[in-house]
Amino acid sequence: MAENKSKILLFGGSGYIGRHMVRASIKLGHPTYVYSRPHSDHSQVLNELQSFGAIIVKGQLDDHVKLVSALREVDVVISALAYPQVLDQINIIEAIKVAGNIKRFLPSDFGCEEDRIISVLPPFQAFLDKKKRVRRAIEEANIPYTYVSANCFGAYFVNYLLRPYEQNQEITVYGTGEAKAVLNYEEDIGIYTIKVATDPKACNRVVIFRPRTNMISQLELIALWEKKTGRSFSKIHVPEQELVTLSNTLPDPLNIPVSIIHSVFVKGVTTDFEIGGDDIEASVVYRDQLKFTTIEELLDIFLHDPPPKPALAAFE
Ligand code: NAP
Ligand code: EMF
Repeated sequence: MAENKSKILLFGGSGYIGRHMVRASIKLGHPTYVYSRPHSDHSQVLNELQSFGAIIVKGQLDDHVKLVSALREVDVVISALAYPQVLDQINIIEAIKVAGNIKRFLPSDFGCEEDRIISVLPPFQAFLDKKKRVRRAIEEANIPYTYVSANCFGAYFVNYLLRPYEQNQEITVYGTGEAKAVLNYEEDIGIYTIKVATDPKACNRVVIFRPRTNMISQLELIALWEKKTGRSFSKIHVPEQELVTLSNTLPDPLNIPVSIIHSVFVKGVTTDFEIGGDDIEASVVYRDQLKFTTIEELLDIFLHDPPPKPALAAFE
């Protein structure tokens, strides 16, 4: 069976979202390779992924020879590198050009759709512009691609917004709390990413993960959490202007998360544009094969079988 399955190489496969992609790739029967730094601080995760069947390839992101030889073993490349490493992906693109055999490349996007959203605060725009530079370099090199817009990582943002591990009676609400955002469970992001990476329909397309069941406002999310926990929370509103001021005054990179919060939860940038043209919405295209965990189901997971508390340290 595995002979006709694409071989997949992941960068950032030991990371927060990358590990879900590695597990999904193995689960779907793909020979799965993880390119990881020689002195990675994720050795425990890497050992676990290896025990599931992943092949760990040790190398630096600037080792061109190592990159080319790793790429020559595989068909599909997925990068889930973190934000500080976004421009290091240019090294991967250079190596893909030389290797000449790669059938698909997915760069590290996995958030807001950077080519579709408009008017975000400058620190977030600069963040998105870096990711856009990588997309343009891929197109320039004629590398077949899929760009995945996964929107908000569900468990990550449930933690951030509801702070379920704290005994707090207060929840912070950004702006009025009425704008809708898309929250997708990390395990699903892993499975759908592998699905689109190997689907001819998704070649040279933007794929957006925006299931109808996963669009929710902060006020609706809090109400649902109150219903499920039987608790009641007081809401502390942070006005929009305070977020704008913070985004102008906090040092880089601390000005980024506050700008993302503003765009996603005050302006509603993950839900406020139509998905049209050549773009694909994953829950529609794969509705006969796969299903996204709904936000109700995600909150049930937090109640009954909570995922380990993640380190919310993306910009520290
Ligand atoms: P992460 O866990 O912080 O890091 C991913 C991997 O990068 C690490 O496991 C590490 O792998 C590798 N890496 C390579 N060079 C590194 C270096 N010099 N320092 C540290 N790590 C290095 O990444 P992530 O948070 O999952 O982010 C992946 C993507 O998702 C990014 O594009 C990010 O913007 C996006 N994101 C989206 C959301 C959302 O809600 N939509 C939330 C968070 C992140 P090795 O140790 O194996 O080398
Ligand atoms: O830390 C984050 O937000 C703090 C609240 C950033 C890492 C999250 C993120 C989200 C995105 O879209 C929802 C990064 C990139 C994104 O496009």
